[in-house]
Amino acid sequence: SFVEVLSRPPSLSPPVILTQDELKKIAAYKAVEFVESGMVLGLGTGSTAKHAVDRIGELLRLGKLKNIVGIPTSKKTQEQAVSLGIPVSDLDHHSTIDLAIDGADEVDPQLNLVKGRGGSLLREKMVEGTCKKFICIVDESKLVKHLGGSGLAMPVEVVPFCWKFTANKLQNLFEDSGCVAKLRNDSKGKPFVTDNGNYIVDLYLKKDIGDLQVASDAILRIAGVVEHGMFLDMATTVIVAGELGITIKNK
Ligand code: ABF
Repeated sequence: SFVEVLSRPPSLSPPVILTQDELKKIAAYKAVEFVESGMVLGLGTGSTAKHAVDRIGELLRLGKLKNIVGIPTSKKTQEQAVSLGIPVSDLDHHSTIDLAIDGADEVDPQLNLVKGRGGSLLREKMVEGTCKKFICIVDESKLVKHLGGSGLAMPVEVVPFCWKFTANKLQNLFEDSGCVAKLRNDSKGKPFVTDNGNYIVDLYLKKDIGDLQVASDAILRIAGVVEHGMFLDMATTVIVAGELGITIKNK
């Protein structure tokens, strides 16, 4: 497996160039090593988490894992889990989750995350906010010095009702950081609709937004905001796969 290739001493390793998707798979497979039979598992969303869910399905099929219950963080992951024969449930029936495994869009040195560019941030935050251990899996391209500093979007889920009003409030809130708030569209140019029937407003920032907790509180005080994609102090472990191997960062 990829993990074995990377675990070999450098002198023995052939010079392999791994694709970003292979790095995602390496991080995902490593995280699944922490899964034990009998666990209630938060199942993440996105192309990295998809590898983890595939692997969990495979280990169940091989009988190497037993009695797993999966709590999917999106309809898409729910479909994937069901198709792999992973028993699924929800937070109403399992309010304590042993371990969640999910990707991220950005990871800062304190293991704070930006998530939600895939659009599933609300369910992800509900599931990952209730687990004993949350392993975040990324390839090294996701590492940043400051959240929101990569020039990519900071997603905020908003109710569709008067979304422009909410988007303006968000933009004004971070005026000093040169914030531009944009409604996310789907591939057909229509507003992207989340699994919860809401819209996503993406915040593009020219400068970092300062104290993250202050920014988080301010966003959540705006009526019309459902949740934002900053996951502060939630990941207990981040597994980073890079060209030079796997790094495991613990809180
Ligand atoms: C989910 O998938 C999201 O929170 C995040 O936006 C995205 C990461 O995507 P990928 O794993 O495809 O890079 O974890």
